[in-house]
Amino acid sequence: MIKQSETSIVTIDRFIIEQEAKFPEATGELSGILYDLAVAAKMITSKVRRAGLIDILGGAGSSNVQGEHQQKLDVIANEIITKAMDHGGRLCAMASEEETGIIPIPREFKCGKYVLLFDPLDGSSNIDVNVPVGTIFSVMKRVSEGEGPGEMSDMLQPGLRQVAAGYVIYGSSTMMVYTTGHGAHGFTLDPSIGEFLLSHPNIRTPETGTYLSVNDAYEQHWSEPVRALMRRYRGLDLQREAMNVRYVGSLVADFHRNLLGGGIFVYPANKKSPQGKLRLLYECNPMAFICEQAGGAAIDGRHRLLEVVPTELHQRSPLFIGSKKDVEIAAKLLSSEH
Ligand code: AHM
Ligand code: MG
Repeated sequence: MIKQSETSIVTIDRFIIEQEAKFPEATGELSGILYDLAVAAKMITSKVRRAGLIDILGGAGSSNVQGEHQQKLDVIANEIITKAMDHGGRLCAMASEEETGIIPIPREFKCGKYVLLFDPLDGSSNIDVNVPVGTIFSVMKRVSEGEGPGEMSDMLQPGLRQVAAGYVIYGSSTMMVYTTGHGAHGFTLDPSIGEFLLSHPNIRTPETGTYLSVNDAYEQHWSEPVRALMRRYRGLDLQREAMNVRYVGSLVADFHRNLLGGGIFVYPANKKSPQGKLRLLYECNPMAFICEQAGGAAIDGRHRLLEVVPTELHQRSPLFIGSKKDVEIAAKLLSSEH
């Protein structure tokens, strides 16, 4: 018998319900979190799409916890997500790239059993030049006792504990890609009806890719094994065909292209940034979960990324993520680094 979902348009809401129905023990709380995130993504889309039209471009005149310059849209996206997610009774705490500590659930709302970590607008330095930006999110179950506010221990869990993760890319169209551990699925926003429609069910990334995404302006600061790895990817040591270099400088855009087309995104440690730049909990881990679900792999240079036990909320990590065979090459060549 042909299932209804194979014969007609599938909205993200319908897909989430159908996925949930496969698990009789599901309470619907995780589904609720995903719906709310999809709504927040639509609200951020509308702001991003109007960025050149209204006076929301440029700096907000403030800095975030890492001392980075915040764009106004960062602040707006952070507020949209916080407000969309704080009252559903499903979360006990949140954390954002844009805020120093835990974002508590306001007292008037019930606390739930999940925590949400997010980067509201990644790659935001690209906004002024109309390059795609994105939102990244990670959901984990609380480990602290009771039903009160969430604690730091709920945040500092390895990526393997994620129950859902995803990203939204505000590109030539808006797409949301998420996983709950049963494949990675992509939805494209149809702006005429304001709905995310299933466009990329069960994404599989090629085993070997053609795209290499890296900022090689840091080459002078790389270790010798990282340099050797880049020579390998570029075919300079005659061990493989040269990859094509593609680097937008927006993790979501670079990762999304490589996920669909095959390749590797690399942000190694370097002498200036000994832990790399990207944040483990709300940038690397969600991408690693999605990538593995699509058949790819992700390491920090030494370990499978999802197994790393975090010690700090805004911890940074080197990142090598993408097609499985390309990541295997990184693991092999970097083993001499330590
Ligand atoms: P952000 O979270 O402050 O926007 O920084 C993260 C971004 C990523 O999207 C991107 O991959 C990386 O920074 C680019 O960094 P670099 O300019 O060092 O290559
Ligand atoms: Mg970021």
